[in-house]
Amino acid sequence: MSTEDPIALPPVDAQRTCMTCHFCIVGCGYTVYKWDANREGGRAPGQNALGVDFRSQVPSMGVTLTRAMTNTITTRDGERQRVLIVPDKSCEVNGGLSSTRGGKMASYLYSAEGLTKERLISPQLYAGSQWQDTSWDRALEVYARVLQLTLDRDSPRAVLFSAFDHGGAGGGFENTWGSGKLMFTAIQTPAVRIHNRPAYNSECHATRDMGIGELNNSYEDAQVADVLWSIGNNPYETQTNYFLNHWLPNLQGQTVDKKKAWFPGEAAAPARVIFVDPRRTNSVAIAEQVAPDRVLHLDIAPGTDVALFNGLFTHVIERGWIDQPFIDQHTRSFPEAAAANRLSLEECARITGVPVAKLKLAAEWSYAPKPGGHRPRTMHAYEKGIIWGNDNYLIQSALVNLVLATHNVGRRGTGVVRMGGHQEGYTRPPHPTGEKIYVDQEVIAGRGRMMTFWACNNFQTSNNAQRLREAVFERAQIVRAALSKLHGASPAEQAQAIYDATLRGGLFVTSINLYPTVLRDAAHLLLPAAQPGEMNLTSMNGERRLRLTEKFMDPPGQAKPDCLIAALIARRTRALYEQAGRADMVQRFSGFDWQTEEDAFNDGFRRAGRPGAPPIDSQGGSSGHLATYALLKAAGNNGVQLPIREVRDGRLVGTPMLYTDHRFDTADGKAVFKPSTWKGLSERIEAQRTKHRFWINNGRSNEVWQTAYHDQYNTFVRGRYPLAYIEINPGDAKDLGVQAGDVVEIFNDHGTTCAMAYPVADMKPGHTFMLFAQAKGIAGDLTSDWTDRNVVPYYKGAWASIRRVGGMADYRHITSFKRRSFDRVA
Ligand SMILES: Nc1nc2c(c(=O)[nH]1)N[C@H]1C(S)=C(S)[C@@H](COP(=O)(O)OP(=O)(O)OC[C@H]3O[C@@H](n4cnc5c(=O)[nH]c(N)nc54)[C@H](O)[C@@H]3O)O[C@H]1N2
Ligand SMILES: Nc1nc2c(c(=O)[nH]1)N[C@H]1C(S)=C(S)[C@@H](COP(=O)(O)OP(=O)(O)OC[C@H]3O[C@@H](n4cnc5c(=O)[nH]c(N)nc54)[C@H](O)[C@@H]3O)O[C@H]1N2
Ligand code: SF4
Ligand SMILES: [Mo]
Repeated sequence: MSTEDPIALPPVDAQRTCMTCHFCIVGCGYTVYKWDANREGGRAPGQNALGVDFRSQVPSMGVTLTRAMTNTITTRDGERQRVLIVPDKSCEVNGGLSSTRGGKMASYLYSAEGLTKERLISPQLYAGSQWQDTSWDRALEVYARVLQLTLDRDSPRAVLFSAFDHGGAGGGFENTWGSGKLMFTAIQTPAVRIHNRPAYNSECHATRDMGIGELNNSYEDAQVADVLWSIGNNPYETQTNYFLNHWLPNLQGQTVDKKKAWFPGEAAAPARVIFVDPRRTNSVAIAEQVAPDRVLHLDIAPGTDVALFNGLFTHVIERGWIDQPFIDQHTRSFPEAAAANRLSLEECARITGVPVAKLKLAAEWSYAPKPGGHRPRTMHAYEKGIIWGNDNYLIQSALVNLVLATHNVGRRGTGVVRMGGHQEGYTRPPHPTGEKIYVDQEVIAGRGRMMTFWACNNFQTSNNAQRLREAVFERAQIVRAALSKLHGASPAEQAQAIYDATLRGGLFVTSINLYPTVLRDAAHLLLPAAQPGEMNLTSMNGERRLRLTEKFMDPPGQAKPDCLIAALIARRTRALYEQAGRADMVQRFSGFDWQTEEDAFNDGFRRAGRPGAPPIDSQGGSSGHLATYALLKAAGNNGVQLPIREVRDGRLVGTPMLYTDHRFDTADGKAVFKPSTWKGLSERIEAQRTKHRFWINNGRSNEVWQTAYHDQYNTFVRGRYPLAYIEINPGDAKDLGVQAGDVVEIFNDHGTTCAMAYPVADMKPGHTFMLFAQAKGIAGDLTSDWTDRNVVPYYKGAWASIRRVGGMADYRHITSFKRRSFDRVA
């Protein structure tokens, strides 16, 4: 099909299913149409499933339909079917908007000749110095036997995992449960890390310790807030349709009537927005374009958020803009925090680099009583700039102190919330010991015998990533060499050779993934997984909205849903223990008789609920059992917001906002203030900072999803970013003799990486911004092994030197170095 061909329309009777976008946290609703490729719908509204009149020019924004939203797939019987995946106008989340990521979902369906042709379609084993396609039986036999040898001769701690814990692609309640039951109930290993950080811990220890779960409001609250804070977060590029469909309308004054209706008698005006980010992001630029006089950008010095919030906390106390009755009745430890965190605005300005006048204005907008005396409704949203910031625990403490003092939680139009990354989908049995083991360092120190990377790619995404890769390569090679010496060996012999190689320092590496990825260079076993649409999968978005994404096609080849892969591993291991007469181990590996994803969902989410999540109401208790696949199917793209309260008239009834009753998630229901004195940067970070000239800030770009696991095969994305780019101040570039499109080497004491230079006028001297997690140019190579008290890394805290490598004529030809952002409003 050429790009000029018209897009085939779905006939009226095309199969129609719901799909929650499998990429970011927002979870936009889409509709999937599927029909026989030999047929086509007509242009009259009664002749196509979209119900749109295509006989004349469709009004602008009348329908969102691009070629990237179409594909042709082949069923297992060889039938060709067309698929169209379009945003759903009736979904409250996106209201019919798509994004450059979600709008490409159809392009990323499997087709043997298409851009997804690299998908793993059968298990593969590295033996005889090459990759060999193998059967599930054979692959599982090797895996289960190495597992059995390890468990029998060592402790479960020798079985290492890095595993997804979220919703959306590479996640889902079915799959977190399946993998969790395998790791924690059957194997019982504590040596598990989460896909995006090097231990089994939370991104939000402090706020939870203070009694506040991190997803406590609804997207609608952003429509009715007086002031929106975006802290260490770039929502236009990373939570796109939440920003476009809920924040911007408020900023543009389109929701004033809604505010009047919701809060009668209170002053209602278009929102103001405050960004806390050392960098002028595209989100800042767009907000300034839309409402120049209602935007503040607090461009703090990197890593100084604690000082910022402590300064503001001190200021609101001094000004009396706090809610003393709320503090007295519903919180603890306010005086201790007020004393420990005391910081004058002058001192705050000196540390953060933000002038006192700007700090005062931010406080006045956000916390001074509104005309008429009502307390402003200020929502504080944050993401990776502070989660992966300079001391996760301290920053969240400092922020939530300010929020609690001003009572900006549990009231509509407020909330202190994560903006989020992927969707959520966590349900697992409890971790066996509760230890936070720094798993990467275990690998580096030569410990552990097996490592399974499950729906993640830490070669591109961990901190101190180069060191991790080096250790894995070195240890995996010992196992590869042992396997190569065998000829015609049985799975039992192979497993024994692998185990013996681990006694000599080897590590047996498995990757369970959609694609080979760079992990293939080190792994021994690749197991092919299914993505959303190829299985039934439930996920929850950033406002706790649970939806079912229905299966509409088979996974390619032998690929399987992750929960069923977990079940196969458990069942195979159980059979080995039956043969060995080990009743105790047979028991541990039991309970995996699921035939479908729904079985895993019923065994997991419906029994265990969402552990660690706030209880259904102040009385406690979980209501996950109410969520059946049938009811979720009926709930469609609007789903239900957890926790579920009841089923009324055959419909699930959920909870838009938490803590409206002022009972927080602590034993006595009181929220807790936390002293969090500003301490500066840790010595380890400071040492790099004084040695190297450039701050290597890093994160996301609108067009690229994560490690680019699909995008790297898409010429639209690869053409734009053939390797990770690094934005750099034009003066600095000149100084280094670097031009747009040059390749630069970036190095510090932790590693060396490369990137494509992209001079950007907004970048401050000495600051850079690098696209994270790319196969070519890995920002994480420069991130130290420093973590906070809970083993949460400081991914954003790298300082390095930059050197020009050379010009790449190719890049200059194919790549645009135009400004990605609006100019400053004068
Ligand atoms: N320097 C730096 N490092 C960072 C960050 C940062 O800001 N800066 N951010 C961190 C954060 S927040 C994140 S989330 C991580 C991301 O780190 P990762 O989780 O390692 O990255 P992803 O690309 O999301 O990995 C998903 C992998 O699973 C595969 N996959 C997709 N769907 C499925 C599925 O259904 N089943 C299976 N089995 N596999 C699937 C994909 O091919 C891909 O290889 O990076 C972290 N690292
Ligand atoms: N397009 C796209 N969207 C995505 C993703 C993607 O890969 N691509 N990934 C998803 C995932 S998993 C996640 S976790 C989210 C992440 O979403 P975000 O957190 O919004 O994205 P990031 O780009 O990682 O970082 C946000 C900002 O932190 C700033 N920052 C750096 N250091 C500091 C600091 O010391 N203080 C403060 N206040 N800010 C700082 C950076 O300048 C950056 O603009 O995005 C999700 N959405
Ligand atoms: S904003 Fe996020 S959830 Fe919505 S379409 Fe884009 S990537 Fe998907
Ligand atoms: Mo993330």
